[in-house]
Amino acid sequence: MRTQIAIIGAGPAGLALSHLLHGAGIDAVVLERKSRSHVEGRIRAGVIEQVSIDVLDAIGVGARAHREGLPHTGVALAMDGEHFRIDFKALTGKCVTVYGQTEITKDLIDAAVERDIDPVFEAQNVGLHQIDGQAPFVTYEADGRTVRLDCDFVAGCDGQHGVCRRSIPGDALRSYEQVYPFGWLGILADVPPCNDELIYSNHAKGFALASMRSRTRSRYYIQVPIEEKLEEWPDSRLWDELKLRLDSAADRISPGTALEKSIAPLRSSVTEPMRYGRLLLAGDAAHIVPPTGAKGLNLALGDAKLLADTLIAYFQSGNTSGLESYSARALARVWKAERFSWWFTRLMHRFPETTGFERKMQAAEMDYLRHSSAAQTSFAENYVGLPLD
Ligand code: RFL
Ligand code: PHB
Repeated sequence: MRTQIAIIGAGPAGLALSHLLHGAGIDAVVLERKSRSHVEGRIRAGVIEQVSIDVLDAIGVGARAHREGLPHTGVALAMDGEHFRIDFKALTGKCVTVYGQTEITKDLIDAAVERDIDPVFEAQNVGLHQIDGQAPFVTYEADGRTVRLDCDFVAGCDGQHGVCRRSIPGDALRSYEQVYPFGWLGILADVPPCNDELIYSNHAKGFALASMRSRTRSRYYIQVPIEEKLEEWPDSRLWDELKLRLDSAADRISPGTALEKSIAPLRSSVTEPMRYGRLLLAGDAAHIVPPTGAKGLNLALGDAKLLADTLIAYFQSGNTSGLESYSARALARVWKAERFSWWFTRLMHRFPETTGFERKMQAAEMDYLRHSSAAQTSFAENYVGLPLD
């Protein structure tokens, strides 16, 4: 088999890339390790930036996000019993949309099948070959046989545990990483949200977040020690803890049965460069942000757009300069989202080793944010998303 671009991974980055290439007449094959139902069932991100909506619109799959997504023009921040609102719309003229990654993934897969893009699900043992030469190829197993897929380029969109980044020789990469000593325990339940907008709370017992998927479905998170076991958190204990940590909204929190509950570790990491020969990385395959800034999905879609534009320009002109600068252009945006996510994570969580001085710094930072419109503008500008270029 032969294609122009072999895309590894059918997450938001890989799926968006396949659509953008398809729209420009470039042939791509998407290879995904998991089943379609598994990919469509994963509960992940909830907040999408306007530039991400623009990417979905450019692909022609934005209609449901416009119809069912909830525009949020601001967010509430709370610390030590005090809370205040940051008004994105007034400060930047922009807002974000609450629309689940689960729904975006379904929209992208449905449209892919309609357009005969047909991702190959359950493609096992994907292997990358000769990515540093002129004629790379990918092998994988499907239905008990090994398939060879020749291509011009490989797009590594296979997330943080994928095979693509690992296929690059270690001495060609540099990784930067910060591991946080806690995770987020999340719960999804069919109960009305406790507030019209998200509430991020730094409480003495740890961080909590009130989010939502719709007017009838809530998503909440609390900070837990990294070694915590899910079994230690029956629903009733989790709802009690949420009421405690989200004290300003406690009487509006309606407990309900968990549709999903999981613990996600928090990590910041970037691998540079995002290109090795004919392999180009996009999304979580190259960088991870802690979820506090709600940036992971948005970065994945931003990378997909930049990579699609780069490949389209290459196939139209034969000029390799765009390919050569892809990594630097992508990383310029990635590092700013890393900075915001890291800063917001440090501001909102209780770190086990926190000294009295660092607690005072958190309180002073929050007080500054509450009273300075310059600080709020900076926050809002980053939260709603920096421009793609
Ligand atoms: P994905 O979504 O992980 O997709 C990668 C795909 O590659 C497949 N794969 C392979 N396929 C073939 N062969 C292999 N060897 C393979 N190895 C892996 C995987 O099965 C998968 O289908 O990466 P992508 O496309 O880069 O997208 C990244 C986003 O999914 C991620 O950054 C976000 O979910 C992060 N995130 C959030 N981002 C936001 O923008 N806003 C949010 O509000 C937000 N909240 C979150 C989040 C992530 C969370 N978790 C669970 C880590 C909240 C949480 C709790
Ligand atoms: C979510 O709704 O899943 C969500 C919202 C905001 C975040 C992270 C996750 O910062």
